[in-house]
Amino acid sequence: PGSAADRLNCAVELLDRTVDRFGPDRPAFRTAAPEGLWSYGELRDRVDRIAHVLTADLGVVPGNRVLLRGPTTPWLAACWLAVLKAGAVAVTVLAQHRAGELAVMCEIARVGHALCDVRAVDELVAAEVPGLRITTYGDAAAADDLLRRAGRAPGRYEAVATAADDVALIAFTSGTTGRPKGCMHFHRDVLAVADTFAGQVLRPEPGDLFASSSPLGFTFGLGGLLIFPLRAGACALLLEQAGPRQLLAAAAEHRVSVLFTAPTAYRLMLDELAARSYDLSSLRRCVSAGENLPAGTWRAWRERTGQRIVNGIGATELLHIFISAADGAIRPGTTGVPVPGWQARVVDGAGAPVPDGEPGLLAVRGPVGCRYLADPRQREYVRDGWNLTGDTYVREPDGYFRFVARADDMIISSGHNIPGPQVEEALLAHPDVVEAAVVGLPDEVRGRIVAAYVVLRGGVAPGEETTKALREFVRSRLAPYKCPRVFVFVAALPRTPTGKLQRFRLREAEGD
Ligand code: 3SK
Repeated sequence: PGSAADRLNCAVELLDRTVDRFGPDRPAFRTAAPEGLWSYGELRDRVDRIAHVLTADLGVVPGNRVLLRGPTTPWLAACWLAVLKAGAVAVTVLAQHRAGELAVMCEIARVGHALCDVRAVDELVAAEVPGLRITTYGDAAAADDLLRRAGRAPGRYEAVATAADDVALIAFTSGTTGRPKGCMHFHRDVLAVADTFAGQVLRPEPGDLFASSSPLGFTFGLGGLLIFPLRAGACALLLEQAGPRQLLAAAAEHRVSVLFTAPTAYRLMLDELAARSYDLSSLRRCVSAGENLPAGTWRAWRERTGQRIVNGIGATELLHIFISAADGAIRPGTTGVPVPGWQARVVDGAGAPVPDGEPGLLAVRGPVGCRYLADPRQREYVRDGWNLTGDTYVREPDGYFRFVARADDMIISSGHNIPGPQVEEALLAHPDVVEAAVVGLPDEVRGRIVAAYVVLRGGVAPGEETTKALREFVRSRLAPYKCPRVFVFVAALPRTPTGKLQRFRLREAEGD
């Protein structure tokens, strides 16, 4: 209970309010298939029917945690909205998560129900979660398929009047290392990210078409494919396969205007654009997050497409992007400035601000805060009301924030502090390098030595010659002590399912 003013159901705000504002006929979702167009009216109808099945058939009550698993489709998006309308909590995972990982996440979040695309159910069954009730969707032949049941349900659903501070979703950190952490986000948090980063920096328009390589199960994609377009009355193109080529082809074919992806994908798309031409004239906003965006990638994309990438840093803990810049405010090579509504500063280990120009830990606070579910690591992430993201940053005298490294990616070698990502950026500027990861390996003399793992462009031979050329290239750009002593040429780099580099796996492979 509480006053009407405290009541807020973000699914109602995102969907029903948008139908009220723009009418039911505007497109909400598209898929790559020609028949895959959902209007806002159709989306609301399907969401309401699923919400009926959840409450009337499956016995879901407000506060229950419902796992959502499947490729990025309009049905997955509809399930997310239905769970929230029913006052339950959406627990988002990725289609790539394996049984062992799913079991841990279900245990942490105390998941009782799951809505799962039938194509992704085997792994969930294999997780053997005690008491979990799994309902599948997408199997037209199955009598108990969620969508069949929804087809028989009544058309309109009265959403549960949740409180603004009720938990709406639990998102797991992609866990570059350690046990995953479930981050709880309130109904008001969902609207806060829509009204801060999207509303004030991105400024989407109702005519926009969003696309992303990031899936709905990751909060970067959840924002770019569901929260932001729906809040603006815009449309999202939901792609099950969203590699760089598919993204380019879809952007050209469907006339995507807002693109959400990561720096590596921008580089791979640039490669593809060098080989083939795509009509990208519909693009007006390209967002990058998830990792540092080197100035070289920003410039190359600008040169090739005319677009200025909107860089940003976000975190699952804080739901979405909190430092960014758009248009003329962009300074390539920096992340940007705090998004309106957010504050950021750079602090030392004791939490005291460090002078501008000096590296330290990034601390932020704003409308969304980290709330780990039953995890003592909460005390490390939030100190004195500031969220410590685990990134080393410099605040420039003009107030722009420049990424240095993840705190654990700083290499200390012979007394020098060497930010691994800075060496990666130098390597990535070489035309033969597609991907690079730089880590410190143990060394008796120097403490650590700098080692570079490099994916070469097709046709470039690894070996002495290439190593020598890369070494000279890095030395021409960085102080010689930063130059890798070890080069390892690999076919691919280890990444999390959300695409983040797992440098710790390279260190582990070397026995560190
Ligand atoms: O983890 C990230 O890097 C991220 C970036 C933007 C928005 C959301 C997230 C989780």
